[in-house]
Amino acid sequence: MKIQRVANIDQHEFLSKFLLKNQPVIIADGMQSWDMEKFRPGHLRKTFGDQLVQVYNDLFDLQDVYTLEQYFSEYFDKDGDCKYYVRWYSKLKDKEFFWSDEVFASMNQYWQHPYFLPESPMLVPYVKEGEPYPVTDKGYPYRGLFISAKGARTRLHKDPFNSNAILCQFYGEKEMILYSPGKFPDLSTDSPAFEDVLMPGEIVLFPAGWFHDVTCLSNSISITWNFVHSDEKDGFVDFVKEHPDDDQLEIAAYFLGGEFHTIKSTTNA
Ligand SMILES: O=C(O)CCC(=O)C(=O)O
Ligand SMILES: [Fe+2]
Repeated sequence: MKIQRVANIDQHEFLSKFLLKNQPVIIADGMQSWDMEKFRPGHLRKTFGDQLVQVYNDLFDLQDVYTLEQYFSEYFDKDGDCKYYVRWYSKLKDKEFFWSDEVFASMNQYWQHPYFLPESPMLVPYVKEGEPYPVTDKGYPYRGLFISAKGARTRLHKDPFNSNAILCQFYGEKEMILYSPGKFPDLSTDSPAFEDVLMPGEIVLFPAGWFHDVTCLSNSISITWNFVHSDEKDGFVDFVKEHPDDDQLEIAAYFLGGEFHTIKSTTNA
């Protein structure tokens, strides 16, 4: 089945019909008025080519660090299916690394916080009601510029700590296969709930718990990030209760600040 496509959807409707119902959706006009040109290979290469980027395999295992220009010339300019994937994350833990925060800062005038997505109140990152918190300027878990050549893939997984993911497609096409939450799907017997192709200008929501597998049908450029809305606190607290030693909780804690200890103490009670 194809994922439902909507346009011109307000924040309340997005929240009540999709996010809080845990329903995948594609917002077909999600990137209207963004300057897509600035996120095409030509501009990125010219502007950031000499910077060191994080190169991953088809999951989240870091393989190497080399320049963006090296990635483009090795994989965008040549035929064949690529096995490597640039996931250029902004800072998500207190550690010196090749983060993309400066890239996001210098690109922030070319895109916007999606019009359908509330900025607050949020649980992860922790943002109080009424506070402006645009993803163009602020840290969100796993906010990343994703650059991937044809054939590159993110194998089947669900995202950490019951968080939702947003994926904005600037350039190229991505095939997506989704399985509903529950136990890890058996690929030989279970059929996916949705199969679709994300096109430039479209934004997809992978709600918490959904398994997804993504393959680049062409060279591709996207931006992604994760979040937990404050109305989804129960799901997050359950996760902390059930997986107190999960290593991803370090990342959640980084974006929760002091609120993480408050939640931890309720789960220990
Ligand atoms: O390759 C993609 O765009 C999917 C990325 C993804 O699912 C993730 O980063 O969690
Ligand atoms: Fe994911």
